[in-house]
Amino acid sequence: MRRETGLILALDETDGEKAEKTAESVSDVVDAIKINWPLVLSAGPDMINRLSQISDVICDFKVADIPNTVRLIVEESVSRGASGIIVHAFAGGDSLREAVIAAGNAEVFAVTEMSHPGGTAFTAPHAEEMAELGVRCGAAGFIAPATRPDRIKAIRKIAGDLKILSPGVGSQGGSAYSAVSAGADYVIAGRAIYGSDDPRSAALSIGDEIKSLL
Ligand code: NUP
Repeated sequence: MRRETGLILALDETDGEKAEKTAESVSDVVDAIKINWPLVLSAGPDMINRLSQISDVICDFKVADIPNTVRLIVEESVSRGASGIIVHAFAGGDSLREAVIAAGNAEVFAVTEMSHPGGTAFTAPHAEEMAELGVRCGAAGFIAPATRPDRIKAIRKIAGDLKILSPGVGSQGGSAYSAVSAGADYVIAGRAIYGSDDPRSAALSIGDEIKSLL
């Protein structure tokens, strides 16, 4: 995945046509497009193939399952053109390792601590352990919360040179500037871009916030 703008679009739009239009309008100002269940369930998994023609695609399926099921989900995602996949680290080392093997050249990002308020209940207390596990299992990087930049700093200490992708910018109250200043390589923004009247301008303005830090 390139790192030109440090911005990843979370395309949680459920109207497939609108989603594709938005993707096309921002494809040169984001480094990747993240697809999650809302769009896959509304528009079908072929959307992964279509988006992968215009951008790097990260499948945010937050895979948390036994190793065999993890392998099947990762293989299907990669065969449709995904270049990254997000998995939950809490499923344990065997599942995480299987994801990395199944991904081949695609990148596996493990969730450490979730960005919403509920993320502090069960994920936060184990975030560092999950990051350590991710390092041992060969993850390409981690998901850490833009809503809590101090936690990005803590994960960065463990992640070393691995990538940190930070959701929670805009609609969840996090700031792109603070997240990247704290050690994120990329910020993830969804509603603040696809929900705007002018998604391209919205993406450009988030990009401007972090330009000087990249
Ligand atoms: O901890 C996480 N928080 C989070 O918001 C892990 C995630 N993968 N996400 C995803 O990022 C979330 O599912 C959504 O797709 C995106 C954030 O969207 P928005 O709040 O910017 O609209």
